[in-house]
Amino acid sequence: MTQSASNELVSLILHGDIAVLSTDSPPVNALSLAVRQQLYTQLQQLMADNSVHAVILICEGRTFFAGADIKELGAPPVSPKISELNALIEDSPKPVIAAIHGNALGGGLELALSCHYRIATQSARCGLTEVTLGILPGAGGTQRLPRVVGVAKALDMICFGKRIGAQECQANGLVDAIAADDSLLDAALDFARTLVAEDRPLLRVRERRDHLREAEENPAVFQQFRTANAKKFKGLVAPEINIQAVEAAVSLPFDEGLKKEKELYTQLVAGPQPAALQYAFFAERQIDKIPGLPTDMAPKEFSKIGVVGAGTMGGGIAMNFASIGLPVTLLETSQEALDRGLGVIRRHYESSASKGRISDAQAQAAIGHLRGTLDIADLAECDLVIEAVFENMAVKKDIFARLDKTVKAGAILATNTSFLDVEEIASATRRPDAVVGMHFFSPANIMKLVEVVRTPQNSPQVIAPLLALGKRIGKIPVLVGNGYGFVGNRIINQRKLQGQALLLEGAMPWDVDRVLTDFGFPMGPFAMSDMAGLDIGWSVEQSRGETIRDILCEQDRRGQKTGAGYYDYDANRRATPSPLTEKIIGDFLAEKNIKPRQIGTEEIIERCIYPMINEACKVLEEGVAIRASDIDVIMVNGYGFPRYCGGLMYFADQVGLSKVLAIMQKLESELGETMKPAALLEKLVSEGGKLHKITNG
Ligand code: T1G
Repeated sequence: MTQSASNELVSLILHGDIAVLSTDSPPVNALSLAVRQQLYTQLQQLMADNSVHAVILICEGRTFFAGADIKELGAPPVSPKISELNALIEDSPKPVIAAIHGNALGGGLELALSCHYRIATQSARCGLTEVTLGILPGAGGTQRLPRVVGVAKALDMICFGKRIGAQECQANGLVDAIAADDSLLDAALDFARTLVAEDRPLLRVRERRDHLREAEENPAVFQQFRTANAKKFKGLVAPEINIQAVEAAVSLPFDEGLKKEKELYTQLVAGPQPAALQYAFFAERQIDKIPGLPTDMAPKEFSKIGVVGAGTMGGGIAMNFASIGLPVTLLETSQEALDRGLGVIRRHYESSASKGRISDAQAQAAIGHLRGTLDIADLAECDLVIEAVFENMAVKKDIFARLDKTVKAGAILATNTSFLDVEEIASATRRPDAVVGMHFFSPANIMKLVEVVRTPQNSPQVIAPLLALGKRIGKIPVLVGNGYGFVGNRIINQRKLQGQALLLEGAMPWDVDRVLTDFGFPMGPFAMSDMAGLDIGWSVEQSRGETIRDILCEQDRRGQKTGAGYYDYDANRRATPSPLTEKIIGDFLAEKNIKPRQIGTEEIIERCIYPMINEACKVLEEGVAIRASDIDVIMVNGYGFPRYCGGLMYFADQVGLSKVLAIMQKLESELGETMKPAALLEKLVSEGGKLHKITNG
């Protein structure tokens, strides 16, 4: 083996007549201009070198090429473009083999598709993820992938940005061989030597049409895909354009298909969604950058987890840890509650296995990591205990006092409270530095967002490991300050309050919900209330029919669970506007001599979303959120704020802060002090600043 020419990013190592081009461009070997230039130059030389009979493309570090450098996407492409690199590879007179580990994504997979063969490690994953960034595979992926895996599989991968594992890649012909994780280069060298020895043909994907034949004979497959996924694609521009690009792979010759792909790519980048989605991508990677938190802290080992409460939240929380192989002890107050909780969890895993989401072995392993107890002493050796009982301060303080006396020193105690004061809960213990909030979102085993609530007493030795653990269980852990409703609930509460106020002015619940779901939320405030239950915090003894919610509860219309709330529900819980609710609201307004008025879409948007922006400004002013983009990560991942708008803060800048301020000033004049514009909003308007760029420290 001889080390030959190498630039600082791409090294050439010759193994006899096999050339290995190894790229080392941390953190993810993105195909930046520098990487492309060095690859292109080295490949040109190797194509002309008759002593080289095959080329292997491999990467150092955590992954194969993870796509184009997203930071370059906003600027005009500079040659050599990935598509030019791909053409050079595909037209090579000698075999080029992609040796894939980690993630071959976007342009990285497109480059691998232009190779003649592909080898992947057991743990490798491949995907064309461009649609998640609001664009499409712009280096031939929409033309080559269908030629390898067929149109149906390609549509599913491309339009959802799906990543598939090595075994699935091999089963679909996307990779030709699988190597052990620790012997990729050796396997690639053996593969290359065999190719050369057997003088195997160069398989150019561009020349294949066998996998397109089914779609050629049945072009209805595209419309069927559109219809089947219309709801999932609602509001998004890129999926439809990606479908059109795949249609071109079937209807046009390859080179014309490439031209069509380029035309559609250009059409997409002209719209607002790519920038918003790419902002959201980077915003999610800012959340673990915490000012003042040392970055070189030794990781804390979490080997035993305790969860107090085996209800809906406690059970979901426990699953997050059991699913990654951590032993979890669930504490309940009665055997019946414990058995019910563990039964729900077991059925969930068994259902996931029956649907093929996980294997039977994985389901049984996760279930095996769970044990239940009625004795708090069984939590003594836990490194982290998460309390998930009902929202009552006295109950929580009692539990934390008992945990404090029982659980070993150095363990962290967390509360899943969604709005109670974490410092007050911590005051019931002798370890307030190690008492934090971990606000999961229901269903806790599915929802990605966790608000990690920090108090002034918490030490970095507590916060840093918790954020790392949050990522380890596959969550998006955002660090927030203590305070009523922390960040997300505090902000979304503005939407709820204004929705209720609009009912007293003439709007119907379904009017408000429709406007907000058309805006892009998965649900409006009234459908959400019906789902959660209208009787949270309501008591029949104290109810005096003073609000519409009270009257609904008094008439046993407590939400989905009673078959009626703001909406009527059929046996399948399908909601329809309720004539009875309409009458209740009409009578309520009449009794108060309120004349209902027509309320239009724009006013509902302004009343429900702008006060959320204003509240978010206050959250930033008070330092409860570290940066505005953290708020966007919370609103997108916890409350369904449409990701293609970037997030609440990014959206505010797109609307224009002057307009937001003017509306808030109007609302203040109409509705009073609660609508007073935040000082930060006024400051940014006077300075011409951008809200989504604001950071505290
Ligand atoms: N470009 C630039 N930076 C990137 C990057 C990329 N493609 N991917 C990740 N990073 C940065 C990220 O911002 C973070 O930076 C660090 O790498 C670690 O990321 C022509 C046009 C690869 C699965 O969609 O899915 O190809 O915060 O925390 O959890 O058709 O990163 O450390 O400074 O996510 O190990 C398509 C996106 C591009 C892949 C690794 N590619 N990346 O996950 O690390 S468009 C993608 C990921 C394209 C072509 C088109 C993940 C990962 P910092 P991380 P990770």
